[in-house]
Formats: sequence, structure tokens, C-alpha cells
Amino acid sequence: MTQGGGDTICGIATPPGEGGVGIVRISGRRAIAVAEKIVRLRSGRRLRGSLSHCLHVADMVFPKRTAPADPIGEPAGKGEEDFIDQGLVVWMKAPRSYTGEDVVELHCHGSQMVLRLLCEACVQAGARLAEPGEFTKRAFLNGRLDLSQAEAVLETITATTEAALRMAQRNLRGELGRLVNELRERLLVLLCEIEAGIDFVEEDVTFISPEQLAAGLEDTLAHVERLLNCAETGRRVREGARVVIVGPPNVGKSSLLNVLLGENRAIVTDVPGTTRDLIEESVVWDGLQMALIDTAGVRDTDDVVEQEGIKRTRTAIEESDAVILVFDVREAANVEEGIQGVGLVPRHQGQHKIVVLNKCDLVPSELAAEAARSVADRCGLPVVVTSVRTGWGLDHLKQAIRRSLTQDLLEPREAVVFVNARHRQALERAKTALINTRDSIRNKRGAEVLAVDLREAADALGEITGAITSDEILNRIFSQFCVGK
Ligand SMILES: Nc1nc2c(ncn2[C@@H]2O[C@H](COP(=O)(O)OP(=O)(O)OP(=O)(O)O)[C@@H](O)[C@H]2O)c(=O)[nH]1
Ligand SMILES: [Mg+2]
Repeated sequence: MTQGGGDTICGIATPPGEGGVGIVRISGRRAIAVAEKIVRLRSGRRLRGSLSHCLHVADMVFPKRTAPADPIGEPAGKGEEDFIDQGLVVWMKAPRSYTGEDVVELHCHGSQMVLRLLCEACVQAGARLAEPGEFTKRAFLNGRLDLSQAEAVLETITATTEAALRMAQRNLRGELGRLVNELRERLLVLLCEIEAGIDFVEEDVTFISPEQLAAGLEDTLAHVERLLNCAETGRRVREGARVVIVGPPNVGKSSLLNVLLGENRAIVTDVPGTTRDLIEESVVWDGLQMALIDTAGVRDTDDVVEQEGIKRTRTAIEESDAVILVFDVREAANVEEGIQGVGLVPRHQGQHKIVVLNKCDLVPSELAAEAARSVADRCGLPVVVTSVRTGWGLDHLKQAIRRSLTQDLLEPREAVVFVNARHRQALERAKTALINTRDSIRNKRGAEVLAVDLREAADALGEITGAITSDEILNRIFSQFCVGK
């Protein structure tokens, strides 16, 4: 499988700029031969004769350089080697390497000049400069990674929050690939049964009953839908979720924003209608990024500025991933009215909503607890009792927000894989094809028709892992990588 006919490639694996260490990577059938022209192990051994997967101290030199060698010293004598740097060298024998080919890494000082010269030396020694993502592409082509894992390499490199990183690493470990493969295998088994049925139609043998087929389809469809839900979580985690704080005037929305941000961002007064405009700030909680948005309290008003503020509140609600509905606990009886006042339907699915009953310091605790129970029963929404003044309930609220946005992403027991836009498209196609198959069974269409749709669903799933792929898909994915990856 490995060491195919392709060229031997080289590239700088570390980021541009100065650093402690810089790494040039070489991969391909001739990687060791190329490196042997450049590295001189201090042990005096040849690279090939030294241990694989171990670091060796080495000088790195130009194999042969024709141009005037040393601009500040003596010109190099005939056959004399130009010293580039000293460092460490590791070689990894195929197939136990990132790409599945022979790989050599030259660890030198983190200087762009040294790294450039080393690449130049590699090219002189017979390698060519790698294209973006070419190392990872080779890893995929050699079966070291499936396509979802290759994408997870990029997602890992570009993750900016802990939650994004964890999700990327689940995919890197192959979880998405495993889930998708299981579904695809199941569809292929069903397809086999149906196709066998087609072949033996004359002999009147039934291979799979329509009921069995329908049950298999339903189950697969449910899994595909679950993965599609992960896409939404994935987007929120990568881009940061939008959480909007709404409610009637003077209930403590701006106070809540300030305490959640840990800074006095919004003006707080006891005058109802203090906040007029949207106030947006981003925070990272436990590795999860989100934008918190404070809004103007919603009420009937003749004030044109306030009316505009309320209009903006409504737009912010429409664009949000989660809504925190804040009320004064003493007004708990009017919560439903208040929810309708901001234009929300309590039991409407899709957007996450949390009711906050604030200012609980102003009422006896049993009363607050009773109010929370009653609101939860009536509205069917999670309710958190808080006092921004004393800090009561704020940790609980943070947890509730986090949970609603991530479906427990940060708890390992409820694994959420990262479904990116490409996976989502493929899953949508699979879903449509599965629904078509289901309709065909219900309408008693022929096995040939079923087979076409099932095949389409299996192929769509195959695109996620790269079991089914095209140059176009591969180019699109790997061109997003940097050169040394
Ligand atoms: N006792 C008590 N007072 C609070 C609490 N939270 C906020 N307040 C007070 O309530 C008043 C209104 O607070 P804000 O945060 O400005 O309320 P708001 O909902 O943003 O009001 P608008 O911007 O006018 O819609 C201020 O005097 C706060 O100090 C709380 O938990 N307990
Ligand atoms: Mg306010």
C-alpha cells in the first residue's frame, strides 16, 4: 500500500516566524536517500543504519553547492560541504509514519533562513517542495487516515477553544468515521439483500421482507438525523454561539450580563428602560466560546428610541442560538405573558430557552422555589432562580446555558462528533435518499427503484469517510491545509 510511485516531497512543518525549533519534513520512497545527502550523524553511522523512530544528533549540510558558498568567509573548496545547522534527525520507516511512507524529520533551530536552506538542500538532493496538505493527503491515500480524520487534522490545528479542540480530536480518533461506516455497512447489507432478490426474482425467493427493510431504514435514518444535529452543535462550537438576554424592563438583564462577563460593561440603574441598544461581548467559559447580548427591556412605549431598541431585541432573538428570558421572581405569575411579549412561543422547538427568575434575594426562598416549579410546569422550559445581587444561582445558570448549547459536549459520556459543512451536505443527501426509499417501500415500488436510492444513500455516507471520493473533493479539502501538513 505504501511507498507508491509518487515523488519524494519536503516542506517546512513549523509555522512561519522565529521559534525555538523548526522542522523540515521529508516523505516518500527516497526520503532516506535524500536525507542521507544532508545529514551527518555525530555517531558516524549512516541514517539508514541507525534506529528508526529515534532522535539522532546530526550536522545538516548542503550536499553540493555550485554558487559561491560562504559570502563572508572563504569560498568552499571543491567537494567541501556547506554547513547549514546542527540539530536532531528522526526517520520513520514505512508504514509506521504519518504518511505511511518513509518519513524523515530534520529538527533544526527555528530560523526561517535555516529552514529555507534545508528545504533547498532537500530539493538539491532530489525531493520536491510539497503542496498544501500533501503530507496529510498521502496519509489518506495510503489508508493511514480516513477523510473525516484528515479534515480533523486541520480542525485540530485551527481550533481556538478547548471545546472545538475536543470535538476535532474525537473525529481525529476516528469516531465520526466509525459511526458513518457502521451506517453505510448496514445499508450495503440491505442493498445486497435487495439485489439478490432482483437476481432471483424468477425463482420466487424472498430475501428480505418489506418490514425488515423498513425497520433497518428507520433505524439508519434516526442515526443520520442525530449526526445532522451534531452539525448545529459543531457550528456553535466553532463559530461561538449567540446567547441573547431578554425580558421586561428593570428585571436585571444588564446586571446579569455584567456578572456573566465579569466586568461592568452595561449601564445598570433602577430606571426602567435604561438599556436602549444591543450590547454584545464575547466570553469563553470552560473552553466554550459565545457572544452574550444584552437587550432593551420589552414593553409598550411611546418613546421612539426605546421602540427602535425593542425592534433590535426581536431581531437579536431571531438570530440567536439560545435565549435567556429574565423576569423578576416577584412577577413569576406573568412569565407566559412576558414570553409572548418578546414574540416567543414557549414550547417552540429549535431555539434553546432558559427562564431566569431574578432578584430572589427579595423574597423568601420557599416562595422562589415554588415560583420556579410553577413556571417550569406551565412553560415546559428549564427555570433557574438567581440573585445577581448575592450571586445565588449564577453557576447553575452558566451550566444550564452551556448544556443547552452543547448537548453535553464537554462531558465525555455523551459524545458529540464534529460534523462540518461538507459532512452535513452528504448527510442531507443520505437522508433524502433514505426517505425516498421508505416512500418506495410504502408505495410498493419495484426492488430496482429501492436499490437506486439505497445505493445513493450509501454513496453519500461513503463520501464522508472518503470510501467514495473524487479528485475534486480531495483537492477542495487539502488545499485548505498549510504546506508542511
Ligand atoms: N435586589 C436585587 N436587585 C437587582 C438584582 N439584579 C439587578 N438588580 C437591580 O435592578 C435594577 C435594574 O437592573 P438592570 O440590570 O439595569 O435591569 P435591566 O433589566 O437591564 O433593565 P432595562 O435595561 O431597563 O431593561 C438595578 O437597580 C439593579 O441594581 C438582584 O438580583 N436583586
Ligand atoms: Mg438594561
